[in-house]
Formats: sequence, C-alpha cells, structure tokens
Amino acid sequence: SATVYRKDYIPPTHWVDSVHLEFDLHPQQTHVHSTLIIRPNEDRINNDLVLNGRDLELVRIVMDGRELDRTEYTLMPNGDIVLRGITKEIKLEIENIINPQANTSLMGLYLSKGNFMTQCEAEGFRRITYYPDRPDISAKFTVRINAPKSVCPVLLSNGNLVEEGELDGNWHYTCWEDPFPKPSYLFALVAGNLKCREEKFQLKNGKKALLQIWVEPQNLDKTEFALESLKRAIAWDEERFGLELDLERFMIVATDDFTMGAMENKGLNIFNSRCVLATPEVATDRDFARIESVIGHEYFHNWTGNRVTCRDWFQLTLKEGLTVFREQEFAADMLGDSTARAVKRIEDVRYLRDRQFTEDAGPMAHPIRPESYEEINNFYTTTVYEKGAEVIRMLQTLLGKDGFKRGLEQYIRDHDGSSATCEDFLNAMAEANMRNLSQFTRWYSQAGTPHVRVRTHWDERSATYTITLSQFCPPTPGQTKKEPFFIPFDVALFNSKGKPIALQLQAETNAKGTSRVLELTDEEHSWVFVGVKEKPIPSLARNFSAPIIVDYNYSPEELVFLSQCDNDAFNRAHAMEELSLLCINEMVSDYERGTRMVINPHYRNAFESMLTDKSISPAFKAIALTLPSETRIAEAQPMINPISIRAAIRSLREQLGRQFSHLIMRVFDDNAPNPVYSPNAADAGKRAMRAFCFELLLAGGNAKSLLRARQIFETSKNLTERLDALRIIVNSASPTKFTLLEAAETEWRNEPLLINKWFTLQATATVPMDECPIVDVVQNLVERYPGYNAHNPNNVYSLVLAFCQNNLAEFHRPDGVGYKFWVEQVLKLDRINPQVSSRLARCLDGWRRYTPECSKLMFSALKYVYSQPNLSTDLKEVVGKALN
Ligand code: B3K
Ligand code: ZN
Repeated sequence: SATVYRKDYIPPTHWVDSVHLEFDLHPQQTHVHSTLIIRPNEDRINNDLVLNGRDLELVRIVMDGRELDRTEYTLMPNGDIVLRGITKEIKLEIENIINPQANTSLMGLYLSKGNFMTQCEAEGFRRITYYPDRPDISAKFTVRINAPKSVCPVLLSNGNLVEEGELDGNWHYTCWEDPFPKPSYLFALVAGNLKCREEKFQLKNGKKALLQIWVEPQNLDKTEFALESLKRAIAWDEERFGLELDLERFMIVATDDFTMGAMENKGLNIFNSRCVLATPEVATDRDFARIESVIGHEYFHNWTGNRVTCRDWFQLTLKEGLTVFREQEFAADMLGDSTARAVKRIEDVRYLRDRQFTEDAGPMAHPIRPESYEEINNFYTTTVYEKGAEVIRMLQTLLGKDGFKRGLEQYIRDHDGSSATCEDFLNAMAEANMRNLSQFTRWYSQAGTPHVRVRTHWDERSATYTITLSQFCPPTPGQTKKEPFFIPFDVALFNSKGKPIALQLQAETNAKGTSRVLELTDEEHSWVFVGVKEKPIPSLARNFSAPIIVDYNYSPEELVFLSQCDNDAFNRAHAMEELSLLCINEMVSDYERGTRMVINPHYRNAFESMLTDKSISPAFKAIALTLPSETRIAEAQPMINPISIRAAIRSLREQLGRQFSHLIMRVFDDNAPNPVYSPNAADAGKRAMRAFCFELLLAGGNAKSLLRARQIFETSKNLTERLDALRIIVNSASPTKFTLLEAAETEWRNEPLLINKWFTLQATATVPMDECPIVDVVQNLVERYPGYNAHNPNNVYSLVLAFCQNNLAEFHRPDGVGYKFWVEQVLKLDRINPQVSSRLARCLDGWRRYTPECSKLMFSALKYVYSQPNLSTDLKEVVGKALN
C-alpha cells in the first residue's frame, strides 16, 4: 500500500466556502444531497479538483445547474472523483447513497442499536459524501436532516438548531447551522431515539449556554456526573487559559459502538458510553476519574483542535498532545492538594512507561510527529498522545506556568480560525517568551526514549557536588543516529537528616531554592553545586520532568531513604518502585535458577515503613505500594519470560501477605471509606488501599479474607468494591469463583458496561480456571457467549484485547495456543473493523524480546497473518512493520 510522507504536503488546489448537506435517513439507503461552493486556490496552478469518496453510490453531479455526464469527471479506482480544469468559483451539487447498516467499520455514518451516528476523524467524511476531505480546508456547514419520526424522534448536527418541522408520511426534519467554519473531520450527525439531561449554564462572559447529554432512554439516570464534569471543564478553561465556550449549545451523545474513547465534533461530541455513563453501581472509581478526564479532553479540543486545527494529519500531536496535557492539568486542578496531584501524576507516568516506552522500543516507534504513514488511523498512538503531552509539559516546565499561558494565548491569537503546524505552536511559545526553542523541535522529529546517565561526585575538601548528565537515545526504525535532545532535568539534594539542601551553582552568588531544573542540551554536561558540606543523596528528574529513562546506580539504602524522605511525592513513589523492581528481578532470577525466591530485605523494610506511615494519605500509599505491572517489569528485562515474572509476583504477594498479615489487617480496618459512596480521590484512595490489603491477605493464605471478599461482593452497593472483591477471588484458588462469576453474569448481562467488566475479569485472570487455560476460557466466551458481539469494539477490547495485551503469562504460553487464538481473531476482526484488528495486532510488536521459544512462534504467527490476501491497509502496515 502507498506510503504518505510529511515532506510531500501540498496546499489544496481549491477552497470550499460553504457546504449544505441534506440527509434522507434510511438504514440501508440514506440519500445524501450536498451543495458546495468551491473556488480555486489562487496560489496553486493545478486546477484538478479531487473529491474523496469511499464506498459511495453516486447518483449525480450537477455543476452550476447542469448535470455532468460520465465523460466530464473521472472516477478513480479508490473511489475518488476528479473534476478537471476548475479555474473559477463553482456551485457543485452531488447526490449519493450510502448504507449505514452495512457499515461495520464505524467510520462515516453507521447504526448503533438502531440510532444513526457518525465518526469522521480522520478520513471518515469521504464515506458520507464526495468532498475534499482534508483538515486544511474549512467551510461553513448547514445541515438538514429528514427522517421518520417514530424511529428518529431526535435529529442532531453541529452548531445551532435553526428550524424544525413536520413532513408528509410521518416524517420530520431539523436544520442546523454551525457558525464556525470547520474541516470535514469535525462534522457530526446523530439521529434516533435518545433522551437528554440538560441545563442552562452561566458562562463567565455573561451569556448562558445550553448543555445536553444525550443517551438511550434507559441510561438517563447515568448522566449526572458527566454533566457536572462538563460544567467543571468549561469553568476551568475560562479560569486557567481564558478560553470561553463559543456556542449557544454544547451537546454530548453516548453510543455503545465506538472505536475510540470519544470525538470532539464541533458542538456535538460523540462518546463511547464507557467514557460518559456512570453511577456508583455501574462505574468504578477509575471510571469516574476517566469520564471527567475525557469530558474535559473533548471539551478542550474546542479551542485546541477545532478553532485552531491541524494543517495535515502529521501534525496530529499539535492538537492531541496539547489537549492531553490540558486534560491532565484539569484533572490535577480538580484534585487540589499536592499529594492527590502526585497520585494522578504517578498514574499518568506509569501508563506512559507501560505503553509508550514499549512502543518507542518496538517496530512501530515514531516521533510524536511521524514523517510517514500508510494508514493514519494507526497513528492515534500513545506516542502522539501521551508522549506528545509530556513534550508540552516540558515546555511549561521550561517557560513557567505564566510563560506557557502567554505562549498558548499567542498561538490561539495567531491561528484562530485556521489550520496550523507544530512549528507554528513552537514559534508562538518562543516569541511570547523570547526564547530560542529550535533545539527543542528534536522532540518532534526523533523517536525513541532517551537515556540520561547520571554521575555524581562529592568533593569533601571543596564542599562541591558535581552532577554530570549524559544522554543517549537508542536507534529506532529509520533513525540510527540521534542529535541531543533539550532535556529539562529537575534535581534536589538531600542531607542525611532527610532535609533538602539550598542549591547554589558555582557561577552563582548565593543559594536559591532547594530544587533546580537543569537544562541538558549537549550530549554531556556537568553542573557544580557549592557549599555542599556532606555527601548528599540526589533526587533526579523530579516529577518526571522529561520522558526519559534515568540511569543512576542508587544503592538500595539510598532508595529506601528517598522512599521515606523525598519531598517530591512522585520521586518518593518512584524510589519505592525501583526497590520493588530490584526485588522482583532478583526473584525472577531465583525462579529461573530453581532456587527459593526471597524478598530483598531493603525492599521489605521500605514496604513495612510505608505501610505503617500514618502521615501519608491512603491514596498515595496505595499507589506507591502497588506492585509494578508485568509490562513494566518486562521493560527492564533483557529477555522477557512472562511465566517467571508472574511466578515472582505471586510469590512476592504471598510472602508479603504472610509476613505482614497483622499489620495489613490493621491497615485494612483503618481505611474504612465513608459508607455513602462518592468517587472523590480521598475515598477512592481508601478503597484502593483496602483492595491492596485484601489481595495480599488472600495471597498469604488468610482464609477469613476470602469470606470477607465474598461478603463484600454480595452486599456492597458500589462497583469499585464489588469488582475488586470479585477480582481477588477470581485470582485465587478458591472454587467459589465459579458461583460468583455466574451470579455476576445473571445480574450484569443486560448492562453493557458491566458485562464488559465481567469479560475483563476472566480475560485477565492470573490462574487457570479449573485447570482450563485462560485462552480457552476467552475463546469459549467469544464463540459461545450470546452477549459477545465481535462488531462491538468494547466487547472486543474487554475480552480479546484485554487477554492478549494484559495477561502476559497466559497469552504467551510456550505451547503457542495464545498466538493461534490471536491469528484467528486478528483475521476475523479485520473483515469487520480494521482499526480494531490493527490495535489487536500490535500485541505482537515486541516479539523480538521474548524467550526464543515464544519469539519463534510469534514470528510465524505474524508471517502467517501477513501472507493472507485482502488485509486492510491498517493491519498490513502494523504487521509489515513488526516483521521488518
Ligand atoms: N480526536 C479523536 C480521535 C478519533 C480518531 C479515530 N480514528 C479522539 C480524541 O483524541 O479526542
Ligand atoms: Zn483528542
């Protein structure tokens, strides 16, 4: 398939001034009538107008009132239409027919439980009608929707409702006008039987806006939290960045059938149900937090994405990295106190390390702004999103909060109403702060995770402490040699009493502050701190000041010290994590050598002291004590053997649970949350702490805790506690799990949110069920469970993807049954939804890093898939790159 290169960008040959769309909705035969006012781009000499189209049935094209015959345009093999010699302004009328019911890709117009929905980003609009479907063309949209009243009582599109009325034969219509010109990827249409929760919300500018959350009628009671989150997001963007809602009405729609989390269509956001719907009974603490973040994210796109959009899809991180950053800042500000913020930061960084660092170390590694792609949908990645957000965060670290805000204001002032590039953004930041950021652009062009090696030297006689940083970035596909990055590196030094030392560099006249952001721009650089009278312990890259791996040989004693004394909560937890990794790695080696697995005594001490520390919040304790994920452990292993990793973790839990059972029991009792459920961070922290205790107790063989867990599952009213309890039982040896899983199924089968949780519980089970390997359990559900639907991405993600991506030891069974299942599923899903199949396909990205046995089988599985005919471009790119 064809590769698209960033360097080949050419401005459009024509502009679209206005679009009027008229829809006659029908499940199999929707008529689309589009009227475009098009004029040539004077800067371009090429007069050929390309209208993109995919899977459309063309009825007619009328140019300036005259119907064109077949010789007057070219129909390309890919479905596009070319009109030659368009040298003046024209009015084009196009009629075409589409089949929403047959659309399983969920791109363009499709049906979700009988309701019409659209998804146009990145290139879905061409599945609705013929159009120059590229983000650098913005046009004013008006829309008229005609539909039968009984099936589609609600008809929505972007912008303001300007007209509605009745039609013959029990049909009705609505007309919508979007006051802001927009690119086609932000178009949306929703029609069906929906109900809404609504409220008039007072904006800071004195105006009122109508806010609506539209859902299927049975879900109306699950919309309160989303509406409250939306209000908080609107108020936050006004307050923090001075950015106001620019519409009279802002709508959110929930659908069960959605490939991603949500979509920021102008004034009409469409959400995956799991990112909107919540009550304590159907959503966990994490779900609540996620919903608030995603609501914020899509809302913030209204400025960073919609008012200022991307010139081309290579610039995706321009809107996504920036908006993830804004979303993270919003979530942190909603939490308030500094430890709660740190907990959120730790969660975000763990996600980055688990997913993005792995991506950066594999065959799909790419810079946050890719140089090429075969299928743009494959580049909605954690690199573009989460690493992109880290890059933005580094700018804020370098420029300060105020400087960053100034830069963002300038960026929006300069580019409002148009499309921009990453350079435009950096230029605005640089100009507003009078800084030279040219070296910083390497974060946009170079892939890979840089390592920063740290050497330190304390000189007693001169009372100086020298920190030498040197950077190295491993090669990634297509990039063997890297130029040095611009790395903000935040440090502090602690004395033996655990107090931070006032910092003074050699060239400075006096000490200022107890932490410092060093700017590493060379391959290697040294900083000399003076007045350091005793050998300090350094705290490095505080609060994860850059997306790098720090290489420094801490002694275990120093890590214990930092886990107790560092006043940067992030690094305090990080020290704990390093200790646990040290311990787990030793146990992995013990296991592989066949010797008894023993807990590292330093880790054991740090664990005990943190467990009993009364001065820290349960939320922080829970996150700091939680053992690293298997993926995180694998990242640090030269050769991954998921079976030894799981054995080590299991033994560690079991020993901790046994050795500290009394302590843990006490901590459990101390952390009773408020009996009235609220998803707030403090209560959520207590629940997390309790779940952690439970897990260890049960692992340590405490029989009473099994009864207790069962009781919680059966009596608690909130899903967080119930699911934690059930998970712990499912991962134990107890046969009660079968009874409880059955009870859960009976209770949950009619609620998609819950049945997806039920799938994931089984897919990620860490012990076989009744001797039955988990792959068989998953396969059985896929093939025989009536509530599983391969067309529904949430079902696939929570069962098939959860298994292949998160259940490492069961997926990578040395007999290869996991891979066989993967091959079947990838190929089957590719016929249905290529975005889903290519996402699943990426579970084998890391095949080179596994034990030779697994590696060989993974390679053959990839080769087999690659050899099949008619793969989607999505899948072909991912598998092709894995094999390369
Ligand atoms: N902008 C959407 C992405 C949808 C892409 C689908 N291929 C979600 C978001 O980042 O807000
Ligand atoms: Zn986004």
